[in-house]
Amino acid sequence: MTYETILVETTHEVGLVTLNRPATLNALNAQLISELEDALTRFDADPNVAATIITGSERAFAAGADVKEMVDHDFASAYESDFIGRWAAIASHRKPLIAAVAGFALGGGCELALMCDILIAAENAKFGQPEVNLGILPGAGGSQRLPRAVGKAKAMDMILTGRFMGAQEAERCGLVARVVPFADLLATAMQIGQAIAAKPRAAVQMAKEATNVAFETSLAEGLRFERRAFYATFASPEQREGMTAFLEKRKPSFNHG
Ligand code: CO8
Repeated sequence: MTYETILVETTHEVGLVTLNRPATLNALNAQLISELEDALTRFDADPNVAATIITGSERAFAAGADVKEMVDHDFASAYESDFIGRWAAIASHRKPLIAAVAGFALGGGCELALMCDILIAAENAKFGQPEVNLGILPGAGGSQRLPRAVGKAKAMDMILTGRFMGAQEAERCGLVARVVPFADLLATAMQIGQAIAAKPRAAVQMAKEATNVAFETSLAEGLRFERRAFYATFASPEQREGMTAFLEKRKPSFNHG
């Protein structure tokens, strides 16, 4: 498939998707979401890809859903087309997703970052859910994932007033894992991707799945899920190799793909 709104490449077992609609600050239209979903699905199926980075430009990760595309919807057309429905596939991507965010990550852009597993921010990153300024509310998970990430106080502050949160505050609140200068953003995300690529694939994916269960279920059910997944890892050759290598004081040799 040829993409028009994203750039896609693979380096050292790490997939890289660059959102590329510069004239609109990477506004997320239906074509972009469809292309992104396609690229992530291909990376999921590609044994040579261990993790994927999603990034934008220095000015904008993504300034939200494309307002031009939404303006003429009425309730019936929005409901019947379920134009946000496709976004769900992005959150259910199985391999780790790293968001490398510089500039604006607003509305659907912030929600896209929140669907990723590890968020790295450049010092100029600005996160926001300004939908209220448009007479709408977050529609792709902002009102659910943001409070889980930063707590109710900060989430309400952002969602009800539309104010932006800078990178330092985002790190303090636990929204992002690391803040780096823009010049180091992609290299840092790539280092994280390569660190993940060096680990056993199944263990990484099960760890991602188990950690996400923490946000979707009760503690008791989550602990049961984790224990079952933990025991299941003992069926993998990587468990035997990882533990044996540790005891033999050598580096493990994991068989990828
Ligand atoms: N949609 C469409 N075009 C956009 C968007 C957008 N979200 N954001 C920016 N643009 C366009 C501008 O219209 C402008 O185009 P043009 O040059 O043709 O006039 C160009 O990008 C540059 O933008 P600005 O001139 O406004 O640049 P500034 O530096 O002055 O301002 C801002 C940057 C602050 C980011 C400003 O552009 C802005 O406020 N953008 C809108 C932010 C916003 O409200 N985002 C939320 C959108 S609603 C949403 O995301 C709901 C999610 C629901 C789920 C998604 C379902 C698909």
